[in-house]
Amino acid sequence: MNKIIERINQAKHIVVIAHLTPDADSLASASAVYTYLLTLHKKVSFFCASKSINPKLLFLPWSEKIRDSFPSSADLAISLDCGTRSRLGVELKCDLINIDHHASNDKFGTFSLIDSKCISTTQVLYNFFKFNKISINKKMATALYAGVLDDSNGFLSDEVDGTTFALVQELIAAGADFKLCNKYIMKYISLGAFRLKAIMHKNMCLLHNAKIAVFCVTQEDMKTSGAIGEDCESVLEESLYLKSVEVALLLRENPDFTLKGSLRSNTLLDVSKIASKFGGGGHTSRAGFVIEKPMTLEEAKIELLKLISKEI
Ligand SMILES: [Mn+2]
Repeated sequence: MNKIIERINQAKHIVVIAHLTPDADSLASASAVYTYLLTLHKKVSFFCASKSINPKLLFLPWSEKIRDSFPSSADLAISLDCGTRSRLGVELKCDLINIDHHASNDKFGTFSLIDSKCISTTQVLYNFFKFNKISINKKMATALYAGVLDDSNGFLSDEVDGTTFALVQELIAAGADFKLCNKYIMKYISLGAFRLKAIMHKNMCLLHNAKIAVFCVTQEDMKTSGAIGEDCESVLEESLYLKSVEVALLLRENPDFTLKGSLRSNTLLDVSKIASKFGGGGHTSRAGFVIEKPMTLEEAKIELLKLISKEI
């Protein structure tokens, strides 16, 4: 950890990196580090390779600073919540500090700070700040809370225990605007997402004695609803609360006709292992992957179902 602090102190221009199609944890972690670096009077940039950011996350501090071009004068980058190098969306020429909580993280980068026991990357950061006696201001506390809230699925995930709430108590004491986070992350919904829900509910298939919920979303569905890719995930997660469902699979056509896959499980089935067969990764209960080779939704669905039904 001291090496990380040392390297940060030496740097002149630092870029914080949120991963491609960033979620709350990645953006919030980058936001908290951005604030911390400003307190050190460093030149800081906020990079995310994705062109568009989910509008419900734009309440996070410094989101107006996010750019999709990587500054050439940077001498240090810090990636947050990026499980693999490809999630960065950029080839780096400078040193990299890799901060994450994915068990599948392969420690790419010059220095790595990975703790898979943490519920979110923001919790890894909280521990890092505490250990190094770095004070957590209101902006940092709000961002750190946002990551815990979203990655714990609103405190519903299995990993949540008393220590999660103790952490939340500390963050609220430090001034976290938890009401703002709760409203935007848990409740905000765009018209597009609202319309997409209806399409996904209607087209859901229940297979394998209704243990597997499958959603196939076409480009046409995305266009008709006006939704963005991330909007599919909340419906996917909701389906796990159907009594019989143990695994939920989402396959969505990307505009370039590659397929984006997402898996969720509420049993011991480790979906990150299935995702890794397609070059993806994630956590035991939530994982993702991209299928680059030409394949229809139906073909991908059959292949995935074979793999999942072997495991349950
Ligand atoms: Mn995360």
